[in-house]
Amino acid sequence: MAEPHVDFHPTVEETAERIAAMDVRGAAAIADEAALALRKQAEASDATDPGTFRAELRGAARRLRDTRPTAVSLPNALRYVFRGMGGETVEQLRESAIASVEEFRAELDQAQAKLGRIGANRLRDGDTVMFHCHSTDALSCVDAALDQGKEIEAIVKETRPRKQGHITARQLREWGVPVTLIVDSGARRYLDDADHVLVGADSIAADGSVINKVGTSGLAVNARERGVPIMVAAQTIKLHPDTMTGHTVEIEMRDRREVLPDDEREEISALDDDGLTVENPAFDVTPPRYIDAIVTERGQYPPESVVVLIRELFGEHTGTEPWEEA
Ligand code: RI2
Repeated sequence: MAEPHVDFHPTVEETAERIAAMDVRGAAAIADEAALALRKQAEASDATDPGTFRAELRGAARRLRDTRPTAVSLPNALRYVFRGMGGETVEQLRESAIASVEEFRAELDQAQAKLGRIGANRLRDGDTVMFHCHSTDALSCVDAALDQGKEIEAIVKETRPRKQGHITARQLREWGVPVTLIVDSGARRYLDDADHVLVGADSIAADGSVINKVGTSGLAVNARERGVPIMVAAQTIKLHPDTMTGHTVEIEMRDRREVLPDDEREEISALDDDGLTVENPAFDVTPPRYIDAIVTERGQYPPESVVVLIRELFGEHTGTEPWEEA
């Protein structure tokens, strides 16, 4: 039976829109913002009975979850908050939900710092690292390596279509790291100058496949052929529990105008020419055989053994979601 319509706080809608538009982006940042929006919902709810309070939280969670389908950090954050929420009165539910959000955010912060210290151990003084897109988990490894006094240089792929490599380049320059920015198609040539490829992840499947910004898989294949190790930096909230039960990870398809704006399209063909198809998948899948290590806050794993970690952390995940209608 469909749940009756429930109102949620405007912050939830605003957050959902900002995530969908990628004003907030990056798997960790999305998770953080979604948890904050749930906190706002819990704080501001004027529900007088626990059933309504719970229904509001479920509705808010569904709205947030539906924004971007690939990054599992988003539903994992929502699951975490619901797991910590309990009680028989509205006040008990509210307090526990708020506490659960705060606990989640503190863990998120600590996990990234810890992961960074582990990842930094793989980087040697004087190494050159190639980056794709922008990942705070990947950059935390460089941050920690710099703290250890190592000198690092970077080659950054611009990462079409949204050129998120620019965010990486800017951050690295702020830290004083010398950066060479290249077009995506230059990656193979520049791999000869790289000691590592370092990327983040939006989701990691039980077989060790890494779902990350489109272009990662081609880069990984080239890196393997060139003998350059590829390292994935990903907190455990990037582990995808549904893949344990045979589900695949949905790849987000974004607006074609990110690839080809309308004015440029007109240069190729008339706007009403439906013979020109433009596709814009945001992510791709890199099979485990192209990945050397997945670095998490729990340590470094060969991709094939990440299933052990998923089982340990999400073993009780049944596929029934806490935001599903009661
Ligand atoms: P952190 C990003 O996706 C990139 O694919 C990046 O590798 C991944 O999220 C992880 O980011 P998008 O949101 O959590 O830019 O490491 O589409 O910051």
